[in-house]
Amino acid sequence: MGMGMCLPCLGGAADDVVETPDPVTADSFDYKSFFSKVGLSSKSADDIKKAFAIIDQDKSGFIEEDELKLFLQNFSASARVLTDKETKAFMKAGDTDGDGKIGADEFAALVKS
Ligand SMILES: [Ca+2]
Repeated sequence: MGMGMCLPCLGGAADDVVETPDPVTADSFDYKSFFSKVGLSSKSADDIKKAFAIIDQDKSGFIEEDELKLFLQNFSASARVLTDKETKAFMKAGDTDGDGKIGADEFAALVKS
């Protein structure tokens, strides 16, 4: 691949999320603790851009809601999809200009928040 960025290599935080299928914790995804757990929040701006490019699967330059839903699977193939509630909360937190998708700058700001 030569991208110099391997999201599944970042750590097992996604697996932690997967291993709690308990309905009580279904809406437990917390992007802040996740970014810090996988170490993304301490990565360079360049690495965060590379991570963004991986999550932006259709290369539209934005993370749309369907890509956000599958967000955890970029880190672990066996990770669960985010619930609608989690996806909407995540989108709301990242989409500062309100266009319904997360751009690279918005993503970087979210990771560093
Ligand atoms: Ca996209």
